[in-house]
Amino acid sequence: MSELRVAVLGVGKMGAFHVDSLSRRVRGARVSVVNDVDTDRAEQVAAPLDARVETDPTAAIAATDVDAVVLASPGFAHEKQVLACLEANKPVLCEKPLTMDEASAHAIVQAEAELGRRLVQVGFMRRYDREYAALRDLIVAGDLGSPLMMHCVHRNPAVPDSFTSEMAMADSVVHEVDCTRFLLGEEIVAVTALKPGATSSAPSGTSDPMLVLFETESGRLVDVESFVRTGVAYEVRTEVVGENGMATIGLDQNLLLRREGRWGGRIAPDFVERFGAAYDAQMQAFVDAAGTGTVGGPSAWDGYAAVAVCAAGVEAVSTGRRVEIRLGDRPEATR
Ligand code: ISE
Repeated sequence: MSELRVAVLGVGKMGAFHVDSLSRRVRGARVSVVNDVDTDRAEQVAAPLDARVETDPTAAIAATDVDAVVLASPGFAHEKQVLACLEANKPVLCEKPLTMDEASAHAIVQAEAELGRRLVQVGFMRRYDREYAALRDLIVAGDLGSPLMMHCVHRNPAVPDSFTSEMAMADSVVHEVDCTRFLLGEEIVAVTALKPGATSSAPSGTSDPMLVLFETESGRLVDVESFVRTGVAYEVRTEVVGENGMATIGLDQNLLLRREGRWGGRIAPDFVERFGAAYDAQMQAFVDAAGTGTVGGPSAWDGYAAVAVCAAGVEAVSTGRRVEIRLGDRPEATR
């Protein structure tokens, strides 16, 4: 089959990584069109690839030299752009969030269900990480017995001052929302956010760290330490506590070096390094499926559920209350 021609919309840090992935590491695809609000940045990315720049995102999606679309544009642009992909019948890999609110995310679920074919994949790359996949296999095989609880750690070394506690929920903890649903195979029904004293590097009024608690449909509890200004490195850990055992991933046990009377290893500095292989595997899976006119992986429903839980989480952060989640109807076609 000929190469899949991909339009990449948004070439900031994540989009540029995806362009590189498509051009150098993923088989069967090439970037044909680049779009970004910053046209100079788009030109710089497109030039070495022999790709063209399209300044109008909708035109980029509809273009005849585009078979599939990758959205790394800002979250507020996703609703219109994903709907344009559905309209054009083109597979799309959309970075989280699927959209900015529950109603528009649910509308995408319904629009795709009416088409009768999956075209939307949401960029929850952890599902393609080897450790997460192994943990899920272990749970599905029943090796831990029934999972009872999960403990998660999500730490970033630093974020800009503009990164509020609400953003930590919607932009960072969103990954634990998806991991919880992916690993435990059920929906989250309530969320609570507890705020200990903040680190001195957090701007006044920002709660960092936070302890977030999810309750699932069957009554399992998942706690998440969200700490985005540790000043240390990028750390993402997950421990599942089951009836017959416990399993932990994310221990960064790579090279252990002993030198000058000390021993230790290295921790990835950021998410692109920690999850680089997962991003590439996600892209390869997208390209392979898009070549056959569909997609797999995290679905529009998964994207919608994450938007709904994060909206409740943002409310829990700002009110200090436990907030329940009631998901909208799930079309049969999405099950
Ligand atoms: C970023 O957008 C990500 O997706 C990272 O995985 C997360 O750790 C980080 O906090 C987010 O800002």
